[in-house]
Amino acid sequence: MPSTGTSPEASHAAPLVVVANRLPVEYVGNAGEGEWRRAPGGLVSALEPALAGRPATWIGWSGHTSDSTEPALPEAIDDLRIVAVPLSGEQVEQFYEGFSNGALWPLYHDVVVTPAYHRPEFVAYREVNAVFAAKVAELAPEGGTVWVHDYQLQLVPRMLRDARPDLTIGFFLHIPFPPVELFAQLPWRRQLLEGLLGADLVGFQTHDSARNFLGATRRLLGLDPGGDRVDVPDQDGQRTVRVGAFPIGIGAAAFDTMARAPQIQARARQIREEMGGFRLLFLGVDRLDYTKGIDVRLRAFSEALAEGLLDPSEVTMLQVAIPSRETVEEYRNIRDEIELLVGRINGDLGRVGDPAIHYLHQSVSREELVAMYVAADVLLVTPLRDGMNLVAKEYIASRVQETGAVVLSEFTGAAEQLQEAFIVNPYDIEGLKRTLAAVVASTPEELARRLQSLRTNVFEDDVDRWVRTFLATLEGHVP
Ligand code: GDG
Repeated sequence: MPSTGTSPEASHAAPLVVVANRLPVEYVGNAGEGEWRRAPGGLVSALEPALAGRPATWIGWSGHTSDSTEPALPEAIDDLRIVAVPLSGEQVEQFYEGFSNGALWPLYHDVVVTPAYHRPEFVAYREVNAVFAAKVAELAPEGGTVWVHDYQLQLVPRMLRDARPDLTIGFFLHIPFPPVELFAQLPWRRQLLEGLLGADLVGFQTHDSARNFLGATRRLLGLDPGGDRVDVPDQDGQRTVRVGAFPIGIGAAAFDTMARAPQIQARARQIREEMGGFRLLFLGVDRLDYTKGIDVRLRAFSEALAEGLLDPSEVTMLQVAIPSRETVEEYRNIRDEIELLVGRINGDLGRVGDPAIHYLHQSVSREELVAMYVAADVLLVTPLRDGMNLVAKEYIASRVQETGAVVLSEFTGAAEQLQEAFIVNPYDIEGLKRTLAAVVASTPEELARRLQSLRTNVFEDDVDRWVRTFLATLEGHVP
């Protein structure tokens, strides 16, 4: 049963349905013998404050195919009702690994690898979107609010509106929306635009993405968008779809609290000692994805060492590459490329017991991650394109001692907000090397000034504000 909520607001707020590719759960333990738990972090933590006191349902895929042997999901986790959309192994391959990650992901990230457009995969994408939409249509209460997330589900808003015109539908895209010159490649561009325009509000991470989307509705659908809206023809004449930038934030206070905990501080000291004591520690943390520019920063760092721009007795580097999408060929290729590079750099520049780059290809616990943030003097965030980049914000929130520096690609959504970071063009290796040297040469006062300003930004525009602003705009009241 849906949670009914007990706070005073509960009676005013319409029931909320969240729709995302993944449910906020994970299966812990051996197949058949483990249990389902709430997945740590992620969207569910973000939405938690907004869901409190409001009847809410989350609809998504469990991460396990319908032919697997795991026990059934619980009906609710805490106060949140969860409903699984079953997907077969073949659907996951075609819809998720294929169309979502092989076509949309590279296309929306500036074609940094070539997208593969396969017709049967789009058919699977449409089918799976229809399954999601049908499940929402079946379960959403009359007059409720539905918030659909991300690139895997862009057809859902239109399908849902057709089935349930009583609903208020919001859509948020977590990744960039590309310029129309790139988007126009997509054989199914019209279907995707029309799919998104089924929503009442379409939200993006940045103003650039919002503009790109509105531009695409003009160029490819012949509509006449205004600054933050576009009118679309409808059965009853015309509907207005609002469009805007809603940059996602993090639970900054939670990172701050964790970073202050004595055991995290102790672990951070230990990491520093194990990595060479007094040297400045450069850190990279990313899903191992070709969009993240991991290779770029490794090259810049190693060239700067080789050329004497950085002194190996003064600096060292840790790169954590979290395993990701390993069934997709491009991801296996980028892993090979990065690991070859790390091997070469350490072969050329390392010494016994002292590699130039410490490299981990594994997931780490949230505690370990925060200890790394606390330990590192400089965070390197160099994506070729990134919707937002939460790692940059998490590092800033964890710098409770108000020291540290962020080198940040101008092609991240975060760069629109975090202007006091050291902004770089990741395609310009020479410029990146110069920036690394400039960070090392900066005075503590200069670094502290920048970091304080970054912290103000990350704490003010936190995830709570993101959720409240999006929902308030969707539901037509000012936060
Ligand atoms: C997409 C968009 C946008 C990662 N590995 C571990 C771990 N993480 C956590 C990080 C961070 C999150 O995962 C990664 O978020 P990013 O924003 O850096 O990147 P994407 O996964 O590409 O996310 C992106 C985001 O959606 C939100 O809208 O910002 O642009 O691409 O929170 O901390 N956490 C732990 N262990 C790991 O090994 N504990």
